[in-house]
Amino acid sequence: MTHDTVITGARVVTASGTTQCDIGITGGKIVTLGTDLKGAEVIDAAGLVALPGGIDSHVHISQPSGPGIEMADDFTSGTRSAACGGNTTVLPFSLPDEGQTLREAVAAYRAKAEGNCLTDVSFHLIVKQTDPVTLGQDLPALIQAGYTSFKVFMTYAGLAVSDRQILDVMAVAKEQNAMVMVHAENEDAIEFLRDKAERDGETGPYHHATTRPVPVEREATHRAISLAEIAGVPLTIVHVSNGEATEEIVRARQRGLTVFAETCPQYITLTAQDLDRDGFDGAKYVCSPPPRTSDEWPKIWSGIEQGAFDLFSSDHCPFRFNDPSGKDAPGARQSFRNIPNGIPGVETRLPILFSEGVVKGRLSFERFAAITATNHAKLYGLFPRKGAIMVGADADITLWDPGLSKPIRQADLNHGSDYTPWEGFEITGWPVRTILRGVTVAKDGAPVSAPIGTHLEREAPDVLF
Ligand code: DUC
Ligand code: ZN
Ligand code: ZN
Repeated sequence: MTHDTVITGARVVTASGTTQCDIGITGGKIVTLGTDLKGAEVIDAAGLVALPGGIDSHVHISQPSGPGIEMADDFTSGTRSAACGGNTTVLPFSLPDEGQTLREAVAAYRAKAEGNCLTDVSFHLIVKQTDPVTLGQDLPALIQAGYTSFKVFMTYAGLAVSDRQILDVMAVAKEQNAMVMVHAENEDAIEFLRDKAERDGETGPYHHATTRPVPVEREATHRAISLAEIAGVPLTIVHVSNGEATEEIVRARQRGLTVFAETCPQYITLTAQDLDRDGFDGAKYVCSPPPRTSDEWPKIWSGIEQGAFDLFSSDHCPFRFNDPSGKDAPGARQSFRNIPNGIPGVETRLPILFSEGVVKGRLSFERFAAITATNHAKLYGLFPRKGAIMVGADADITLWDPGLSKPIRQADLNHGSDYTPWEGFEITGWPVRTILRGVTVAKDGAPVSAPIGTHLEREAPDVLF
């Protein structure tokens, strides 16, 4: 049999093992794993590592972020950046605008993405209203249509929902077999600390971090887990930043609860001191939860290595720095309260974990595959179509040069932001070719194909993995 494409010579890694073989691709699917395969196109990958295409299940693209504020990435630049960083699928959020229903929001995001994506895309919902139509009609219908995960917030005026609302939402997830994702920070505690900081004149970017300390996140993590226990549903805690919140997750599992957890590059590489950089530069690092002290890094690493964390995502939430519609928003220099919240990172997530984890010997290749692709596919209903190099799966494969060393540079990145929080950060191991359903979409850090990405309907979460 002659394949459309054969990848030869690579070390092929999946979450469950590593082998040396050829990968035969036809019709966008992996159809053969073997030796001496024939293909119309042959990709010589000698010396490279073939990993499942990255799945970044936590990104924000084209999301409304307040009057006059604009996210730095639309679907063209956001998925271009993702593909150049070794990803083949991203899962952004669908946030309803004021007065918009969940269904209207999803339709609007689908329209923005359609025809513009260099990766495949599927949307998580954000649930901020719990009226009877939302919970009784829209949410169940959307889950049945393949939007099988949604996020609720315990912080942010206008987004935060009460404990009762979280329980009501969880009841729908239980009935419909969907995954609830929680942003766990205690809004009242933050508001208390923020008001005090402003009264005391502590208004610079650094005080974004001091007003969202570890107990704010630890308490909310504990509460979210307790609510999921009461409702009887599995739960995913997103963007966990510190050891105490991680302990809550580990303890919950020891009690037999089904709790999944996600962490991100910022929590193993950045600190609150970055928010204290000269002038207004600290604003470049404002995200929530905030980066902590470097004492927390080894605790997060233990969680990554030992399995407390199932998912390693970017929480890509990009704003431009030198821009009044970005970090330099009106009032942002007067108070951290007005600084748009989030950092770019979809293109640097995988190289940072590869370099800091695999190359430095903290992480096996297999575990890297699990927490950057396979587990995302399982948790969010895309497995086995996505997240694995195996016969029958989509041919979503990233080729890595494990010895290529160069620093992260804004000038080399493809996102819409005008900075990277990791400027100058030394990386060994870069993705050199990203293949989506058999088509090379990015090579050596640059896009090389038309926007062939499609929308993915998802199955129910596989909560038993
Ligand atoms: N939460 C996110 O998940 N992303 C950006 C900002 C936030 O608070
Ligand atoms: Zn969040
Ligand atoms: Zn996020």
